[in-house]
Order: sequence, then C-alpha cells, then structure tokens
Amino acid sequence: MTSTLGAHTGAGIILRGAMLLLLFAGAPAFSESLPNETPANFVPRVETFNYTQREVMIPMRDGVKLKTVILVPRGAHRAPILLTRTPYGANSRVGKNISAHLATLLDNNDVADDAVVNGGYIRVMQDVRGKHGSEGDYFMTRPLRGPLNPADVDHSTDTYDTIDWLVKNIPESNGKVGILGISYDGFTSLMALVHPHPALRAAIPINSMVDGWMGDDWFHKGAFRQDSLTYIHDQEATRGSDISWWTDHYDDYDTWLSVGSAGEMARRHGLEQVGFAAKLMNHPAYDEFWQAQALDRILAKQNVAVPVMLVHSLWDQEDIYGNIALYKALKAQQADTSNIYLVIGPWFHHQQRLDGSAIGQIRFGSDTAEYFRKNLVRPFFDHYLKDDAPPLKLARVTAFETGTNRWQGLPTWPSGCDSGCGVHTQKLYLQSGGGLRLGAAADSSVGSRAGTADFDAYVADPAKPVPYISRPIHIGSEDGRMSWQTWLVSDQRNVASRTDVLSFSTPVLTEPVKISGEPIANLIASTTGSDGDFVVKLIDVYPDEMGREPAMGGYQLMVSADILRGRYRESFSNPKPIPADQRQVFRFALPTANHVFLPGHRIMVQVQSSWFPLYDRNPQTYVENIFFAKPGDYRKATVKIFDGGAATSFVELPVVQAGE
Ligand code: PG9
Repeated sequence: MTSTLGAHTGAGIILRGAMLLLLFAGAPAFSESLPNETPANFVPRVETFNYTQREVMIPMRDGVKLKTVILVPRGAHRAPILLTRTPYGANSRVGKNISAHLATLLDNNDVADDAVVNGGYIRVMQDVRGKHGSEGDYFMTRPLRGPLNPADVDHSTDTYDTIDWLVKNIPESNGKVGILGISYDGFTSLMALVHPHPALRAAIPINSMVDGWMGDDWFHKGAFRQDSLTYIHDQEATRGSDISWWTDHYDDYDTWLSVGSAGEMARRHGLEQVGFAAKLMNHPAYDEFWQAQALDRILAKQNVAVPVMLVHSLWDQEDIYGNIALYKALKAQQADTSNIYLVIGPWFHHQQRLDGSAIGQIRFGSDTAEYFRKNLVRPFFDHYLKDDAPPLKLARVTAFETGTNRWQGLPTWPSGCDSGCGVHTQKLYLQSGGGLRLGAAADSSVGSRAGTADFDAYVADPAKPVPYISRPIHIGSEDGRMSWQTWLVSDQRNVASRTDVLSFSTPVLTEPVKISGEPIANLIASTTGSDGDFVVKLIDVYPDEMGREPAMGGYQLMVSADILRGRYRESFSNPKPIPADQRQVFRFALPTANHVFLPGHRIMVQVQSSWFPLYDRNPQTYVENIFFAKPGDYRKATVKIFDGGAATSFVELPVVQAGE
C-alpha cells in the first residue's frame, strides 16, 4: 500500500514539474533575472540624528591603521574632543542602543555621557593596534618602547599620532583633546601621558591597570588571580575576541580544583598558543619584567604635566592597587603636583558609568556615580578643554567616606579631613581566643586562653581551600547570585565559622573609629609547610539587629583585604622557602580604605590561607614555580598565628584623630 502510494505521488510530482517547465519556457533562469536584494552599499538614513558618526582608519607612523569611531554632535563648533583607546571594540564602546539620539546611544555605557550630551563634546573611540578593526599586532598591555618592546611604536606613540590626526581632520574641534577610560582603557589613558601630544590637555584614567603583579589584574603580591587565564584566552586567541573560554562544571570551585595548578589549566585550554600566557607564567616573581612595565614607576620618573584626575574605586575587584600607587609615586617624586587630582569613590570596577547608589546590599544614600560624572568629570574637562575655560572649583582630593556616606574635599591623600585632623597609625592587636584590641601595646596576659597558648592555629588543606564567595561559584551568571562586581562586599559570615579561618573582633564600639589610607597587616606566623599564603581581611561587623535594614543585622563587610604569597615575605623579587615551624613576619599593605566604623559596630580581622578559586592554591611545599606544581606537592599545613605574649600579630590602622 505504502509503496503504491509513493510511486503514484512521485509520478504526480514529475508531471507537475514538467508543466511548470513548459509554463516558464523562454523566460531566463531565476539566477540571471533577479537582482541581489542586498545592495552593494547600503546608505543608512541618518539625517534626523542629532549627531554624525564617522568611522576612519587613522594611519600611525609605521603605516599601521587604527580603526576609529568619531561621534560629532550636530551643530558642533569649536568643540573639544574626548578620546578613549580600547582593546574591547570601539563600536561596542560607543553604545549599546543604536539611536537617533546621542544621549540614548551613550546612556549607561559612557562615563563621559554628561559631558558629551550636555556639554557638546566630540567623542572618539579607537581600537588599539591588533584588536578588532585595527591593523597591526597585539601585545597585552603593550609595554613602552625599550627592552620589553623592541618595536618603534607603543601606546604613547599611537596616542600621539591619533591626536595629531584628530585635531587636523575634525573641522568641528577646537584642537583640544582629553583622554579617559576605565581599566585597560585607563591604562591606555596613562600611556598617553608619556611624551604627550601638545593638544592633549586633560586625562581621567579610571581604575587603571598600573602594576599587574603587585595588586591589579594578574597577581596580588605573588598570588595568581586565576581568572586572568580566561581573560588572556578570550583576549589573545583572536583579533575579534570571538573564541570564549569553556568550563566543564557549574561551580567554578570544582572547575579549578579538579584541574590542579593554574599552569595545567592553561595547558588544557591551549594557552601555549597565545603570547602573554607564557610570559606571565615564566615570571611568577616581581622581576625586571614586571618592574619595568609598572606605570607608577614609569610615570613618576617622567614629569606628568598634563592635568590628571586619577580615579580609584574602594571595592574594585580588578584594579584596586594601581591609581592609588600612582598617586603616591607622583606625590613622592614629582616636584609640582598641582595638576594631579584624586577621586576615591564607593564603587566596584567600572561602576562610575552605572548606577552608584549601592553595591549589592551596601547602600550609599545617593547615586555617587552620577555625582562623579556630573560634578567631577564634566567640570574638570570643561575647565581644561573648553575655549571659555570655566573656573575649576575642585578639591585636590575628592573622597567618599563609607560608613557615614558623605563626600569630602581634601587637600591631599590621606589627610583625614580639611583641617584640624591627622592620620596616625594605631595598632590593632590580635588576641588569643578571638579578641582584637585597638591602641595600647599588647599585654601578654590579656586574652590568652587559660594562659596556655600565645597563638591560634588552623590546618590549611589545599584539597579544601576557603571559597572566596559562597558556593556554587558561578560569577558569570545573571541568576541573582553573588556576582563578580559585588563580591568584595559579600558577607564574610559565609566563611567565618570554618575551622581554617580565624576571626578576631573588638567589643562593640562606643565611639566611631575613622580610618583613611592603607591598613598594614603584620602577621607573626609559623607553618609546618615550606610555603604558604596569608589572607588578611579588615571587616566592619554591623550591629546584631539593624532596624530598617533587618537583613544587614550582623553583616560582615570587608573594608579592606588582600593576600601575600609567603615566599615573598622578605622580597617580592627573590622568593625564599619558609623555614618550617619558625615564627616569621608577614607584613603587607592592604588596599586603601576611607571608612568610619560606627558606634554599635565591631571591628573584625579574619586570617586564612586560601581564597579560592580567585587565587591559585599555594601547594604549601616550596616548588620553583607554582604554575607547574604537581599534585603531590599540595600538602596540608598547620598554621599558627601568634596573638599573645611578647610578639603579637597586629594590623596598623591609619586612624583619623580629630582636633589636632
Ligand atoms: N581589568 C581589566 C584588565 C585591564 C588590563 C589588563 C587586563 C585586564 C579591564 O577591565 O579592562
């Protein structure tokens, strides 16, 4: 039955086909007759737009052309130019919403939106060489010409050549250029300050990558930030960043633990094919490779004459080190720093372009990012770039004080306050059994548990490292769990009761304790291993109950925290094994804070030996290069933190005292 029907049906098709052929006999074949529906060049109708968009390839001194997108507000005349140079795609930097209105185009995407939209600036975004639409070769945060870059070009020359072209080829401009950008684009903004073009009149580098080893993207004081591998993979595998990192677990904790070392993870993802991964893994210590490209060192040797506003985020999950380090270096080494401004805000990395009212559950009482864009960015650029140069009424340092949630205008950093205040180091002593005491020298009889021990101890097991946020860790997800942006404010109670995390806390405060600057950890510790990591977290513990914000009762907010790889305790460039079971000093600075611990709160310090998988695990057995540690190298160690007796661990707090 089926086969008869099939035969019949087939014959019917053949018959109909023959009739159709007869019908069209004499007509030319389809492919010859129909024009392509896609024109060779479609011309978008943009006459109603309130801006024009030009895309140009700007030639550099070596002939390489860089793709550049130029947005000119309609009617612009003698308008200054704001430039951003990026490896992330000039087109995607321009704006998410294709719109006839510049405001909609830039909305939620650009720190300069207020200046451009309301101030009439020309906005320019450029792909750095080797990425996206630009020609040439790519090198990760390409170092300046010299031993690390034998070519004749670098970001400083490319910015120079770009600015030279812009001021000669944009007739609507007034010939003055400002540069700005966040993170990598902050790094390129800083590079523009080396032998700057005379038309470059102002710069706002935000959350810049300054020193990838000491405390920005790649390492923090020797401990490797494993997500760097995913970044390097996506960034360097292709010009267009169109191959993405893969995972094989939902929980990043499992993904990284199942593989072993970071070097093994790199191998499994084919990272030997990209240039930067090998460079990074072959330089685990702070050697000449890192020192020679650290921008704070480089710029402090130059004279930074272009007015600069350095912008720092207090909870920057990527580049919490760089801009403050650069500010300190310039203040210490440059004779005239009257052009150097500093802004410190309560933000995560790149939050300045978003809503700045809160990070996660921590609220700041107002949109601090909008304040920054409107009251700091815009007047700064207007003053230095506009023809009429409106006066600038801006403090040298504008800092947001967390805890009290208020902006401060300060003469320098750290200075405590406008006048009548001073920053003094006060020691916060760890006390046996979990106490913490501010001020007076340690008293060996105080807090010692039954007078028997002058230490607290834990077993650090590389097979069960301390998670940096609660599991499952899936930071890329949009499912409402802890995100990468907010993790630095995550509640530390999620690890406080682990047996490999020590918590020390003051009694409830009756007076506010205000700190401005970098706390410095001074751990006196021993380990049964021959290497080990030390994480120190300074925490604001909220009152047990919080009235209008009930979910904040007892919240443990990290105010400042960092890690030190123990082998670098004496020298960042010359690692040394830790002698087993001998007290050693582990002294290291934590990131800048500007915080008031309010009455009713407590100050807490937590100490632990892993922060996983954010940082690679220390095998706790000294090996030449931890990137290539073998499974057998990872061993448990008993760590003692000395917190009683004559030599007691402490944290130096930069306490602001009023009335001096
Ligand atoms: N923090 C990122 C980065 C900067 C420089 C090098 C590598 C990564 C960024 O957000 O651009």
